[in-house]
Amino acid sequence: MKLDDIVISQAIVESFTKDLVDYLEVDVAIAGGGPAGMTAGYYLAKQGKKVVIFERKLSVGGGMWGGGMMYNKCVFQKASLPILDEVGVRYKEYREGYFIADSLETVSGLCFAAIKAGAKIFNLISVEDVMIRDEEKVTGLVLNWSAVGIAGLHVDPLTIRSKYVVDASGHAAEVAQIITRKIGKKLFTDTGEILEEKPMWAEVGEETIVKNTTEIYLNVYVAGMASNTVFGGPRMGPIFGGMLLSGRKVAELLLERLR
Ligand code: 48H
Repeated sequence: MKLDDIVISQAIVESFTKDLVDYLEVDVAIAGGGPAGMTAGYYLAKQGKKVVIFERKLSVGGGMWGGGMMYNKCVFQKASLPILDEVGVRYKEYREGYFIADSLETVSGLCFAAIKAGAKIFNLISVEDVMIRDEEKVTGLVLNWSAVGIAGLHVDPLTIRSKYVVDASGHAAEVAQIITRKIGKKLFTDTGEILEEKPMWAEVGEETIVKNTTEIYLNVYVAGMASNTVFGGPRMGPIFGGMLLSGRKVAELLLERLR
């Protein structure tokens, strides 16, 4: 059989467009495809929810690829091991209570598991705004190609509707930032504002990241590092169990809401 270049192009354009149209209305839209966002996507999709992840960069995985200071290993604590087991990522016990996994295996394992469970991931797309409707509820996300932002082009975005939004954008907590910038000091924190991440303290940071995984505004939840940014918890360095536990927790909270 001869290969027709145009059919190759048609296959890509038509199937991508179909996917995008299919995901214009979802149960949960997740901003950020790092470890927390992918774990959340996995658990939501596994329960049959329609979930989409938008990742700004070419690759998902966020801060996980580089392990600690580019030594591409990730540390996990015991509580997070069932998640690694579930997605088939291998690890070894380094010392009692400290487990070590290959960063590349962890990112690719989480990504493959989320997609196979039914989560849809769009890379190269940035969340640049939220949609607000009745009673100031967030009802969706505003999207644009990351390349548009990088090039500084004046191109208007597209929107998707979602019952719930998860801010899994990492340290920057970008959805929370958009909300405070555009709607005012209305986050569910003590001041209504982002309380900002505190200095490194692995033990406390890993604990608070799960505690701080919660609803931060009407229909908007926060997961992963963004949780400690919003609620003023410490950073924790290259230990990643809390990110997975936070991703799983936000999925559980949303499954409850979607019931
Ligand atoms: C689309 C976006 C947008 C946007 C950002 O940074 P991440 O890895 O975040 P988490 O919370 O899953 O994991 C945090 C972890 O990697 C980390 O940084 C740790 C443990 N730090 C500790 C320390 O002490 O430093 O992933 C977030 C993803 C990234 O891939 C971004 O590109 C993406 O979200 N993203 N995608 N639209 N507006 N903003």
